Amino acid sequence: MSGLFITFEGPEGAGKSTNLQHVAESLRSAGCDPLLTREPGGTPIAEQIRDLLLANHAEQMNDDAELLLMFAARAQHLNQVIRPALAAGRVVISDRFTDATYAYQGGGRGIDVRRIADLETWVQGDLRPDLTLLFDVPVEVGLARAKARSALDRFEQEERAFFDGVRNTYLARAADAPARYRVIDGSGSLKSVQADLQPIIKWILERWHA
Ligand code: T5A
Repeated sequence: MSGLFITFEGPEGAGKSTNLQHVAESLRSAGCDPLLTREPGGTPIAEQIRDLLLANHAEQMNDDAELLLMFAARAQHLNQVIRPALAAGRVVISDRFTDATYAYQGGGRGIDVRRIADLETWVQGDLRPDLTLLFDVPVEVGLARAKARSALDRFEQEERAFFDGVRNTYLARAADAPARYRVIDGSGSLKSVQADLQPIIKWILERWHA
């Protein structure tokens, strides 16, 4: 693999999607054309799985079914989109990836982390992101933003303890592997968050040129 694989992570309303567009525009203006994608989703089949995962259903979704659907979508996405783009030397930026599974299905739902790790190895082999930007915001700030933006999806309607588990898991994973993560305070103004992103954009461009 000769490309660069970058993931954007964070709890609800942390500003991932907004800042992903900012990073992509900065890269484009420097002549780099990143492939932008997202999870769950990123291919027609994986987007159908996303619809199933995010929709509110009369029937409660089983936690294992949710976990397996996340990895089913990921298998499709990896093989159709991410691996070919990396093999072609592209910078690939994904709005969420497997860290979200550890945070939401592990930290939020309480699924044993070893099950998630087994599925990660099965589906990804040794492929891991080169860099993960973790946008961190207090739970109440992120949820207020999500509520102000649109109707709440199935995840956004969870209890407070679920979101605390998500945020704490993200922060713990970043603390355990500081070389891969950059933790960004997403609670300030967009201007201040984007100022914090400048050295990261420079880092990406240096590796892209190398
Ligand atoms: N999921 C996903 C799992 O459970 N397991 C998995 O393995 C995966 C991959 C879908 C859901 O799936 C779950 C997690 C999610 O619940 P998603 O589509 O990424 O994932 O959905 P959300 O996380 O819900 O995306 P959000 O749009 O809510 O969060 P973002 O992308 O962090 O926030 P963003 O950029 O859209 O911003 C939200 C609002 O806040 C404003 C924006 O303008 C926008 O209106 N905003 C700010 N306002 C003030 N100051 C700032 N600094 C701001 N930054 C953004």
